[in-house]
Amino acid sequence: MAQLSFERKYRVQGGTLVGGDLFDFWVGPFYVGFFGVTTFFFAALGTALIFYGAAMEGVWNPWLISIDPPSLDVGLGAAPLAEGGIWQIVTICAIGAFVSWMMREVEICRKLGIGYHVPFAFGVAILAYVTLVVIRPVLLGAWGHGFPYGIFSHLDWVNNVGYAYGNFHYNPAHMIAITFFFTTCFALALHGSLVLSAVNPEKGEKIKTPDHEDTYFRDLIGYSIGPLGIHRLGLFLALNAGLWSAICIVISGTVWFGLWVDWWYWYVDLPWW
Ligand code: BCL
Ligand code: BCL
Ligand code: BPH
Repeated sequence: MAQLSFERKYRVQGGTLVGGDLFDFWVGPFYVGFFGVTTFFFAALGTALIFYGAAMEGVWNPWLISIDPPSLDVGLGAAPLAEGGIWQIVTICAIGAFVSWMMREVEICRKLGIGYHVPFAFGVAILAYVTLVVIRPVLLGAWGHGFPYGIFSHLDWVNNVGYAYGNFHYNPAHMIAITFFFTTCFALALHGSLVLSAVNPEKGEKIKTPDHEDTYFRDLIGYSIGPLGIHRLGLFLALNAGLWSAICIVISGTVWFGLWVDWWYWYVDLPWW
């Protein structure tokens, strides 16, 4: 198969950032590398600690397992294991695992000689997570402001933090983030459907070229962004969705303390109404 011979050609040693040739090998289809080892270490330890915490509480219902951050009066100190210490170590493991995963992506990019766009994009997702569990808690002065690691409990956190600022929908950065999420979905729906329409012809017909795709949108709305441009636009929209999410939560409680609806008084107070 063509793809397999391509892989054989490019699966050669070199391009690693750390560890030289030591972990420069594959296990089945997976590249390992130094960062593959550290990902596995942090992911296994973090997951084991979540189960340890579940066992300590005696909660085995998957929806209800929750690893909670320390109470607010612990501030930015270290908490005993049973009172938020597990959350603190799991947070370290999670950041270790996510950053290791990103660095493993970087090494794969280097081996292939391609750009670092994917690890960069993942970096924005990591930034959103770190904003929630490190940056904002540090700015507010307590780890207790991080979100709990539980399927249902983290939903309660979102709800409670949302209502702490009244109607969170009035947060302007939240509005921008939501708009980017919706627009990302809109762009992917158009892009995915357009590509399939060109490469899935009727039986016996030839696959259509990007010219057909461009002309489709020129006929429809007078403009086509083009085969390269759509990927730039998609990346731009998705990264902005993550970025404005991080902004909307980090400003809540740090630069804006009251109800988000009150922020809009600058608009009501404009002199010309
Ligand atoms: Mg959340 C929902 C994980 C941060 C608000 N959230 C979900 C669920 C999943 C999850 C349990 C589906 C997500 C999804 O498809 O994403 N959330 C999750 C994780 C983080 C996180 C892992 C994190 O930062 C490390 N969530 C947050 C922050 C809020 C938040 C605090 C803003 C982003 N989340 C919400 C709301 C909802 C969720 C609101 C929901 O309605 C939904 C839900 O149903 O909750 C019950 C897209 C990603 C993919 C499709 C890739 C695959 C991801 C898989 C499904 C993740 C599995 C996580 C696993 C159960 C966690 C344990 C890890 C193990 C210990 C290794
Ligand atoms: Mg809101 C946040 C949409 C109503 C309170 N809200 C968000 C944003 C997003 C959004 C813009 C979450 C995305 C995000 O941060 O991703 N909200 C949204 C929408 C509505 C809405 C569309 C709606 O009503 C239609 N929100 C409300 C109501 C409030 C409210 C009004 C509650 C009453 N909203 C809040 C609060 C918050 C949000 C509070 C936030 O904190 C959150 C936000 O902006 O957070 C930054 C970013 C992605 C991540 C954090 C995930 C990171 C993933 C990591 C790096 C990797 C995980 C790997 C995993 C563990 C691996 C699993 C194992 C594998 C599967 C094997
Ligand atoms: O490999 C990937 O994708 C296939 C990377 C990834 C990415 C990438 C990758 O390259 C990119 C570009 C993005 N995500 C981008 C984005 C969006 C835009 C910036 C943004 C909206 C987003 N990702 C969101 C999310 C969410 C949401 C919204 O909640 C989730 C759940 C994910 N992304 C998930 C993922 C993974 C599938 C993958 C990825 N995004 C990263 C895989 C990884 O890091 O693996 C190493 C770690 C482990 C195998 C497990 C670690 C376990 C921990 C130590 C313990 C668990 C702690 C955790 C805090 C508990 C949370 C419990 C919840 C119930 C709350």
